[in-house]
Amino acid sequence: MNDANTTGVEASGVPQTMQKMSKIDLAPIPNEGVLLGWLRQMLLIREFEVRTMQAYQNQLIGGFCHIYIGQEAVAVGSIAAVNDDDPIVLAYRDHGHALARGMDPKYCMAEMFGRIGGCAKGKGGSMHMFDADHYLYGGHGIVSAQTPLGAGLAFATKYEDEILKGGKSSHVTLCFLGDGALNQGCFYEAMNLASLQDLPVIYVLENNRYSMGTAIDRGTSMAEELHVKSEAFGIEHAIVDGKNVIDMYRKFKSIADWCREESRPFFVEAQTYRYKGHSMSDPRKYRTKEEESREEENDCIDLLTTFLTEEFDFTKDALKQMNKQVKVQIRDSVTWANNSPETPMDEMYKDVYTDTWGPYTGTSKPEMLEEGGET
Ligand SMILES: Cc1ncc(C[n+]2csc(CCOP(=O)(O)OP(=O)(O)O)c2C)c(N)n1
Ligand SMILES: [Mg+2]
Repeated sequence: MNDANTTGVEASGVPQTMQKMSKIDLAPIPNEGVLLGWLRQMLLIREFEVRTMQAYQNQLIGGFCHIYIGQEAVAVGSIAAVNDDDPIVLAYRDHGHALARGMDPKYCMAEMFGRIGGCAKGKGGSMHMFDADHYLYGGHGIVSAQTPLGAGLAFATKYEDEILKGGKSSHVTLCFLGDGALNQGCFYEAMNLASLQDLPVIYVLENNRYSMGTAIDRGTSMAEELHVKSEAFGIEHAIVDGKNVIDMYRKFKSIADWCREESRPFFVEAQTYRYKGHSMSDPRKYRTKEEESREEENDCIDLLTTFLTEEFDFTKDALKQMNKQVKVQIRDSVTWANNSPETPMDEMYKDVYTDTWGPYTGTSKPEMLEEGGET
């Protein structure tokens, strides 16, 4: 784990007014109850993903489906460090973040099953977990498409807080992205705007070392110090251990508080690993079993369990009990999703942009279909 914190920005061209974060003070370790809550969340996400893989293999889920196992501590630790009404926007590997933000697993599961009970009425599927009540703005399938949206969300909260309410900007947006998204131009445009306009957005890079089957050092420059890339825009940056939920939270809380206070962007590189393939159809032939085993030895759930055992006498029985509850909850969510009706045909043209060139028609059918025309 690199404790280098942030390098600050000394480059010429950086506005004099730009705030710097001299040092990341680690937030205190929360009490046992909070830590147990995090453990439960990570177990919940993992079990959810295990059952998702089963359902996919049983053809109850179709389309693209990306599993988050191994990365749970990133979503849980970072989302715990911000307020419930701070916006979140995501890439397509999004089930874990949705659950960490508080979406009921049954709505998440039903979405993947393509059922009307899903969070997007079954029309989005695995890659599009949306939950406006929880300030969760999706789930986006185009690599890096969410990064300008992250800047936009931060602009929106800042505008609302400062201009419409006449107060101080008081929100911070979390925008998660994969290491593959670093090679998309729109991320650099987004960082430029975020810095220029003092937007309180944290770009959370989940460096799981692969984009599809391409290892990070084969496809991305500066693979060993990705976080430094934001310096070109005068944006502060840090590395965090994405497998250690406590470390994740302690640094993240400090960073989020600073961004909120100063109304500035930040770039965090969370170092992690995805245990499964890129998607359900990936046999992972591009890496060795030894590498996978080595990474799995340093597992985020084991790390927190060990900490709880050593510090708070957390017992094996207590862990077993927690696991049992989680399994029941996820089993029930699968049953619930299965019992939810398939999304009916007359829903297909509601809430979507149906005419490429025309206005958004809200919940009505496209005009040409209402007129009985065939296309
Ligand atoms: C603009 C664009 N190009 C290519 C793709 C195909 N694609 C889907 S996922 C992916 C890899 C992204 O990897 P990364 O950002 O590291 O995320 P991870 O899968 O590791 O979570 C690619 C190239 C896409 N969805 N969008
Ligand atoms: Mg990746």
